[in-house]
Order: sequence, then structure tokens, then C-alpha cells
Amino acid sequence: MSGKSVGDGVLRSKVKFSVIPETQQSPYKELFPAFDGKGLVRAEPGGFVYHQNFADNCHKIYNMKVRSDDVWIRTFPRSGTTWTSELTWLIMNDCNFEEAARVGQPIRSPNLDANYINHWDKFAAEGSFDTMDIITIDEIEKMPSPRVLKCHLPFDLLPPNLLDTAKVIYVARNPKDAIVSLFYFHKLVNLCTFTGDLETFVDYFLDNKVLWTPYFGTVLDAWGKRSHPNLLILFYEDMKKDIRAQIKRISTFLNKPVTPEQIEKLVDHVRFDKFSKNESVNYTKEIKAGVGKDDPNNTFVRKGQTGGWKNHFSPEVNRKIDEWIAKNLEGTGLKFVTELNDQ
Ligand code: PPS
Repeated sequence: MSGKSVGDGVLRSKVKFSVIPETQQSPYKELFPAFDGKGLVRAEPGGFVYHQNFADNCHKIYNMKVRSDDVWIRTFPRSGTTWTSELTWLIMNDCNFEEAARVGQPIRSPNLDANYINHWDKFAAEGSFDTMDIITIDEIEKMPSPRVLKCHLPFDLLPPNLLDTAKVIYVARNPKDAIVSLFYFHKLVNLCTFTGDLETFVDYFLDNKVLWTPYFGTVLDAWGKRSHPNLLILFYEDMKKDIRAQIKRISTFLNKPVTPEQIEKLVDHVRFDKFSKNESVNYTKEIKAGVGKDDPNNTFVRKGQTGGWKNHFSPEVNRKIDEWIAKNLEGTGLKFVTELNDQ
């Protein structure tokens, strides 16, 4: 794809995808068997790594019609997307908790790129594909307003008028906890199964050969636009520290006032122990239908802690990650909280 627009009125992204050779070779193809030896592709410019299925369909997202009353939530995966989407959807929908329980979050607040992590139908148990909460881009285009959409994509792969047209919330989480959480996600979700250990995963992650990497590409892409009036940046760790304050920030940003009673109901609704059992948000149905492993010790809404990485990284791995963080944050003014006393 090249050029900005073509005669048929379809916008073309400047981004081009090509296969990452190492991801088609051993040991990668054995470590990530869900990719069938076909590996992953990288977008240039930007370096964004994804499945070929995304590259084949990314024009649909790039060409979406952005509405002025849309809210788009952007994150690096495992950074609080589901938590923030739930609060945002409820704030945008007058705290309609009944509807939030009745309709699964993937339908109310769909993830634009999740359909393209791999070919879901390949992993669904027989007859279960149609029962899953999957919604296509065509269906998202027809959703009633206001829409609360989410994705893990950099701005380059999103409609070019997004930020000037709609409100965007970016949620960032310190990379150490995001890496650990993404590792467990790869152990849980069959679409991207990883068979190796955490240390090996970290190496591929830092080398930008894991789905959705490079981590800093997505985060700094948003951080660089932080003064844009349509962008709100939230941090997972701030949400852990004081969820009420972050709910108020979201409500002010969206111009959707919430009463003190509603705030308390929202806080209770997303309380971790309750949220992890909420089948409207925790993907139980999809996991049981074959997309994931039904493991009580590794669930989609898993631990919900800041600093869990300390139980996972050896001093050597931690040093490597510290160096990588320092190198990438140099001169950006961005700092991460990686430990919290009160949470
Ligand atoms: S995904 O797969 O990208 O959509 O995941 P995402 O929702 O971004 O992030 C999942 C992590 O967020 C934790 N989580 C929460 N923490 C605190 N409170 C609430 N309510 C909450 N909901 C989700 C979830 O447990 C994942 O983090 P880890 O560290 O794996 O527990």
C-alpha cells in the first residue's frame, strides 16, 4: 500500500508489512506453534508486529469512519484495557449496569484488532465459533452511537483523522508488569500459545518479535501527543492507587458527569475480585469454547497487581529490562511506577 488516497476514495496507509524471517524458523516456530510456522509480520515504518491476518485486514480499520462522539481506547496489551473500557462504557451509558451485565464487553466495547490475532475459527471447538462474542469491523461501523472502541494499535494504523475527530484514552502500564501479564496471556490464549519460559519470552519481547511489540513504539506514540485536547493518558498504577480520582478524570474528559453515588457503584463494579468473576468481561465463554486454556490459576483477569514482576524476574533479567527501559525513556520525560505500597 502506498500514497495517501486513491481514486476509489479508499484511504491507503503508508505502512507496509513484511514477514519477520526468524519467526518462520526454529526455535521460534516451535515456541509459538499457533502461528503454524508462518510467523509474524512487521509494519514499516513503526516496526509494529502482528499476525498476517491483521496485515490482510488492516485497511478496514484504517478506513473506518470516525464519529465525533466516539471514544477510542488505546493501549499496549495487558495494560488495563478491559478495566478502562468498562468504566468508560458505563460513564458514556449513564451507568447502565444492567446492560453491562447483559451484553458482553467484547460486543459493547469491541476490540478492533483482536479478531486478527490469528484465525479464531481454527481454534474454536466444533459449533462454538458462532457463540463467541466476536464482532466484525462491518458490524462496528453499524453500531449505534456513542461507540466505545478499543485497540492495541499505533496511530499510524488507525484512521488519520482519529485524534482530531474523536476522544481517545490511552492507558499505559509499567512495562515490567505488562511483560509478565503478556507472558501469561500467551500461556492462556491458544491463538498465540507460547511454549517456552519467561526468560525466553522476555528476550523475544525486548527484540520486538512478539505480537503487538514494540512496547515503546505504541506508548511513546501516545505520550508524544499528550497535550492534544482529545487525548487523555491514564496509568494503570494511578488506577490502582486511586480509582475514584481516575473515574473523575475520565468523566471530566468525556463531559459526562457522574454523581458521587454512581462513582461508588463504579468503584464496586470494577473491584478486582468482583471484576475477575464478571463473565461479561472475563472471556470465560471464549476460553471454554477453545480459544484459551481453562486454568483456574491463569485467567484473563488474572492478578491485578502492580509489582508482581518482582516474583518473576531474576536479577539478570531485571537488569536487562531496566537498561532497555532507561534507553527508551531517555529524553522523553515519561516515568513509570513499578511498585506500589498501597493497592
Ligand atoms: S488485554 O488482553 O490487552 O485486553 O488485557 P488488559 O485488559 O489490557 O489488561 C489485563 C490486565 O489488567 C488486569 N485487570 C485489572 N487490574 C485491576 N483491577 C481491575 N478491575 C482489572 N481488570 C483487569 C488484569 O488482571 C491483567 O493484569 P495481570 O497482571 O495479568 O493480572
